[in-house]
Amino acid sequence: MKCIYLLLLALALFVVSTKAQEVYTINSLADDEDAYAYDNPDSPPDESKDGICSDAQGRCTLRAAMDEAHNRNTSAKFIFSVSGTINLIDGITLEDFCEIDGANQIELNGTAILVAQNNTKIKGLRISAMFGVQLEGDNSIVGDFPYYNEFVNCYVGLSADGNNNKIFNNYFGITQDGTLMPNQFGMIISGSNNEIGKSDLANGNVICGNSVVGVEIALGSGNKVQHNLIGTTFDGRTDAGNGQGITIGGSNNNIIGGDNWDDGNVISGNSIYGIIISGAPPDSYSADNIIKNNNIGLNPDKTAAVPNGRGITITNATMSAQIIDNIISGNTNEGIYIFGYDDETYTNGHIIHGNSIGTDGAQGSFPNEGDGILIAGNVGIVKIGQDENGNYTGNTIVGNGSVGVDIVPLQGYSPERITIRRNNINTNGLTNLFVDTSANSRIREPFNLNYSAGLITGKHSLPNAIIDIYSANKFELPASAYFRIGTTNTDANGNFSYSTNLNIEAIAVTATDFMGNTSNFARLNIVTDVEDEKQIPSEFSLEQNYPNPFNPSTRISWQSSVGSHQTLKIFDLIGNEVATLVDEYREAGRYEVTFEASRLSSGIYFYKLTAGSFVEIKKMTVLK
Ligand SMILES: [Ca+2]
Ligand SMILES: [Ca+2]
Repeated sequence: MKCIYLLLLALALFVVSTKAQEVYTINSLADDEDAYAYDNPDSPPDESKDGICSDAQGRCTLRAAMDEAHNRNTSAKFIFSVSGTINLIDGITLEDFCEIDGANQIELNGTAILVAQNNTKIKGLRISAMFGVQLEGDNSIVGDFPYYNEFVNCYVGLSADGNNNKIFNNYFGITQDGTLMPNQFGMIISGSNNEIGKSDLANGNVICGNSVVGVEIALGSGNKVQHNLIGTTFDGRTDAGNGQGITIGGSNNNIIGGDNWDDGNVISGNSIYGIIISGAPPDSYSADNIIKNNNIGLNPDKTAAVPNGRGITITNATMSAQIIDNIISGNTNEGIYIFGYDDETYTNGHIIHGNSIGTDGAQGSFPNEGDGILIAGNVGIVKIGQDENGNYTGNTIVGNGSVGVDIVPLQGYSPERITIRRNNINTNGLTNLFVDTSANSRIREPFNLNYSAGLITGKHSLPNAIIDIYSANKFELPASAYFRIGTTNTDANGNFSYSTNLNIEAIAVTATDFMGNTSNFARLNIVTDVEDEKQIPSEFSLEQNYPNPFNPSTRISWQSSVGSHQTLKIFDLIGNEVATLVDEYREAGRYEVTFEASRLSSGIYFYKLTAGSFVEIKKMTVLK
């Protein structure tokens, strides 16, 4: 009895709280000076508010229907008995609780055509206008499966100044049939807590081919971007990129992706950036934005690269970004680039963990052509993998074209506290880990490494430094990290030791100080079988150049035990070849060349010797 009473009460409340919705069937595509709700002055009742949609010519136009509902102060649903294009002479306001359903038979054209207030629904329309839909209010739904909209050939397809709006299952810059019709801006979000796509396949948006940007988030906070295709179609077409996939500028606490892989977006094929987060200092900053579980640079099946120019760029006073559990692979330049170039653009507090950078997250190799991660200039704290307090997990950073993790100065500024721990970093093209010694508080790598009877020992200049020891491949000449063997600390005198029973051929070792600065890798090849070593008749070796640093010239010497084709080339910090000193067959022997660097600017360079299967890289500094 009590249950029935409660049920009746609930029904009564439902009836009270829901305005009756009037349905208007629009039977004309016209929009002209006669297309308003009409009151014939010769008849007594006011026909502009009698609930019957009719204009001065007896038509029910979209404008007359909206007008009629407005005059009656009711919620209304607008449907169509005609199909085609309505050229709107002026914008139309969709009032609170009103709904428009074009059944995918109606196109709206014009300048600024549809302004939505609160709790509206917009579906089944193709929208082609300078400014398509403006969500001024809250709680509206644009799209929603299976009712989509197409925003095409707009300057701005959709803008949301209001909050808590939902934008699901629409097409921006491309039709449902896959025809590109670029907007300049797919959407611009400047309100808060709006949802762009949601975490199931049918409800993401396809946001492709927009010439400037697919999704721009400016101002506001707490918006969610989930399960959208941004720059590629379902079948991974490569012509569908936006200029930039997602830009966040001066907006906080937004989430790109989510806690599960299915929440993430495919952000691939965008010509400049997949994602850029940037503040506008000193007026606004972008803080606490999260990028999690997205595919950035591969097709939706993860079977082919669909490159963005760069995967993720973070700059201009962006604070505390979190980049977690993404695949960031196959991009044309860097996977992740974080930089500040002056005092205003200082950027700080970022976390990068659990990402696959250069792979599909399993065995497939999809290198970023530049560095896996590049951090340059006026950058404060960044945690790449586990931090000095044991929080967070490592990244896999393998196979990228240039440097795996690259920490370098920019315009006189050096990154300060970059923690790089417990990552797998190997088989990157130029070198695996490079920390310029002017960056990261100049912390040096461990030295005096030794291995004997299962005991690894060494030294570091700092007491109580964290020493991470990784397995390396002795045939991969830049020191590599395939997995972490273990972690220890230096004692008060800077000594450390670690015992292992693993059968390892080489180790790479970093030091991290209590502030979180991590060094380059130090490396030790472990000789376990002296007889085997003796059977190798002689050795290749590449000496450190002398003098170093130098200006303008230095000497580079090497020896090779067999004759082979040999090349000696010079590269700059970002992997550009700047000189070839040797490129010919040479007999076994000892060689030396002088390198003249008067045309090069000050900075770090690498020299790389290839002699048959032997490859070694060393770095040198030009100081003018
Ligand atoms: Ca009348
Ligand atoms: Ca009427």
